[in-house]
Amino acid sequence: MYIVDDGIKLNIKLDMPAGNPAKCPICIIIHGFTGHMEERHIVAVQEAMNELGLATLRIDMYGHGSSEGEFKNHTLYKWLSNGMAAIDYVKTLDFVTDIYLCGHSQGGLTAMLLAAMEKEKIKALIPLSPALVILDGARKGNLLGQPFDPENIPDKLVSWDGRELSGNYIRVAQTLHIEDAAAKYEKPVLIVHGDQDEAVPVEYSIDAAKLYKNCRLELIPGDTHCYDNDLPAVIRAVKDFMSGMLNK
Ligand code: FER
Repeated sequence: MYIVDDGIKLNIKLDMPAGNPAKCPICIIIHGFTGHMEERHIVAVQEAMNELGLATLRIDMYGHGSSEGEFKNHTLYKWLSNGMAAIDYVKTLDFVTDIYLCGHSQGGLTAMLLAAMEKEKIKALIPLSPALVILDGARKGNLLGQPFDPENIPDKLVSWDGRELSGNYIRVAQTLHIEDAAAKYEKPVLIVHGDQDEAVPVEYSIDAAKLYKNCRLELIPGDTHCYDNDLPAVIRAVKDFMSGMLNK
């Protein structure tokens, strides 16, 4: 299945909870930089949500997974546009009651920005190891472990896997501010972050949690960026938070 955002086909997957209820909430789940919807930690969140009685919509973002668009041309603006398209799509589904938004890393950052833009539609926000280091690194001149002059943005960066990334990625990231987004979104937020994250230092989430009016922060001791050591603890935190939301 796919949706189209500005002429670009985006691969989506809708998973229903057991029993195919006539009405239920849905959670949109967004993967990270170089990621896709079938990653182990993305599927684990999907399954947890389905077990709780929510439908899920996983989406491969621009330039990622089985979606169209070139990796090198992806930016957070394109991902925000994709996110808005996903929200517009779930609004057309008759069974949907409430909409929740979850994302990992760059997808978590996208979810934070998107929740502010669509605050009236998003019941709660669940950023997992959100990659706030991207905004900071774009301004300070260090992304993907590569230093650059933030006032003279290079034409390209080289990603971890050797693929090129346009300098426009940096230009876009320099315009985005998590402080504005966090101030705007007053509904419940759960941030989960491993305290041994090698890609996004946990301090970013500790600081971000303080910016939200209604935020719970779950730090996972000894865990990495993609939860190699304790994915079950991440899922427990997500399920506990979501159970609280559903019982309200
Ligand atoms: C970076 C650190 C982390 C970066 C991207 C990320 C583009 C994103 C990680 C992810 O989404 O998993 O310097 O630069």
